[in-house]
Amino acid sequence: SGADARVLVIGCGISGIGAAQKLIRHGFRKVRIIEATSRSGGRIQTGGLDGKIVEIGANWIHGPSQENPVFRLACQYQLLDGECMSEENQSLDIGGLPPLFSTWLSSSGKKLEAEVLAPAVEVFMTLLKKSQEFYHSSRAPMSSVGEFIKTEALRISNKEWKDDEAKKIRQAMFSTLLKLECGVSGTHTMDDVDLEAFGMYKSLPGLDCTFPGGYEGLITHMMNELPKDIVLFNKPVKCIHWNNIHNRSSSKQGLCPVTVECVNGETFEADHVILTIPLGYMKRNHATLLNPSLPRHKLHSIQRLGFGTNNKIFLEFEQPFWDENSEVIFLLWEDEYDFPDSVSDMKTAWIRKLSCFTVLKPVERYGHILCGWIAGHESEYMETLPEEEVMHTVTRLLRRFTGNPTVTPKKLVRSQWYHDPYTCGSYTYVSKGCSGQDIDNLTEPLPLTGSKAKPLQVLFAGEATHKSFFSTVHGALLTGWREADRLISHYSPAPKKITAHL
Ligand code: 6YU
Repeated sequence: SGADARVLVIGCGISGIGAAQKLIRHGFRKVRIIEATSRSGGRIQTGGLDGKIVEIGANWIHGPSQENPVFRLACQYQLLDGECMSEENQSLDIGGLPPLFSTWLSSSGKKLEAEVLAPAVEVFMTLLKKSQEFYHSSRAPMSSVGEFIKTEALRISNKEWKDDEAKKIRQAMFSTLLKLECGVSGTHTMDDVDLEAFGMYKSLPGLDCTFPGGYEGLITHMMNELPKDIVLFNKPVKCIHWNNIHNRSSSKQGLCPVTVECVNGETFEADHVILTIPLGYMKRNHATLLNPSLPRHKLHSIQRLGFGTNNKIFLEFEQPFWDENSEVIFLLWEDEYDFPDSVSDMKTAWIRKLSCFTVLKPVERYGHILCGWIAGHESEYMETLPEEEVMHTVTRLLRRFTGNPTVTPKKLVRSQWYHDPYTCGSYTYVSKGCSGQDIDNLTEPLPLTGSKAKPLQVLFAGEATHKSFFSTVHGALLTGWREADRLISHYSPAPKKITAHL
């Protein structure tokens, strides 16, 4: 029965915790979580900057409304401000697009005028929305979101705008907005994001909100509901031996279809394993992670799906140099009107990939903190630099763009997700040539249907296995619940409907 089934959940991020929680609620008594690091939460990680809370990983509840399970849990645990829980906030639907109006600073130290900005932002947002529509309607005219947006943006700007300085500025704005989208999608370039699959991602209604006490508070509350000592920390898993290969010679043959082997040599036996480790880790370690190795189509999908890097650089200031009501400060390089694909020289120009800074609000809670966003290979390179060098480069950047040589950040904290050995990047995107089928392949349990071996030995959960909410916390949580449900119904199948034959 389910009560006696030994279930090992690998990874103590929100998907793993969610799976364990649901199984235990349904009477499974032999559930354990194995986690490589010394902490739970995975890509939900709250850090500090001078005593203030900053999110190293996930930032917002995307689409905080009733359909979002993370929102529901956060409300239940009373972790949100009243304003986010208001009916009005829940019903606002901006389709996941970034805020329209913000401050724009240029590389010659000028603040751009609203009349110059507004038309370019509008064209870009329209094209972004159009990119999402190909999933539902017609065949996409090009293969990637990047190609589509660049081609259309140039066509529209050449047709509708006079050949003047403002046009060049607007075209350079498209470059900045594309860099921002690289961060949103978690990719190096939008040229690698599949146009036809782009609309597969679904945004929920509700104006994105944050956790005043930190995202990790959600994890703490969920962990408190699990039995003590359910998690085995500091135990990186090296190999999952399934189909009993590892145990063929053991006396308990047939009793334990799966043996999980940790890097330290310890082994754990199980009837079922729920694997929640990030796609980035799977890409690097697939060859050794499963024995027998993964079926070909699963392996191909792991290799083909995208998993890129998005990092944050938090900066604290004594005094703000920005307007009090600014929410986002965009940076525009005046020479980037021709959509340069990537920076020419990584060492000197990596900082060009930093698209914008968001202002942490409210001031009473955070003081004066900016969060800089940087994605792609430049972001991965940034991770390798000493903190002083990042500080020096960002300070120079800000002085140039504000035209104020005295701007000096006090402190800096950054994320380094690409070099995190158990994540290897930030989150999943559907790369060029991929489709929902790749996510289905990734999700399919082992052994594959049709096999005579014991069913449901290895199940797959985690952010990357959700077809419409990949790259999010709510997507991850739903996949943990989904795999728990798979086991629950395996052990207590719903009674078959009796149909009367007349
Ligand atoms: C969200 C947000 N957000 C910013 C940044 C990042 C992410 N996300 P986990 O990794 O948590 O757990 C796996 C565990 O496994 C972990 O503990 C490992 O240590 C362990 N493990 C690994 N190997 C192991 C081994 N060998 N043995 C044992 N254990 C092992 N999501 O909702 N709002 O604001 C952001 C953001 C910088 C890095 C985010 C956000 C993503 C979430 O953080 C992430 O999906 C979940 O936490 C993953 O949980 P999990 O359990 O699956 O894995 C149109 C269109 C485009 C599509 N995209 C648009 C959406 C925008 C997404 N935006 C994200 C933005 C930010 C800013």
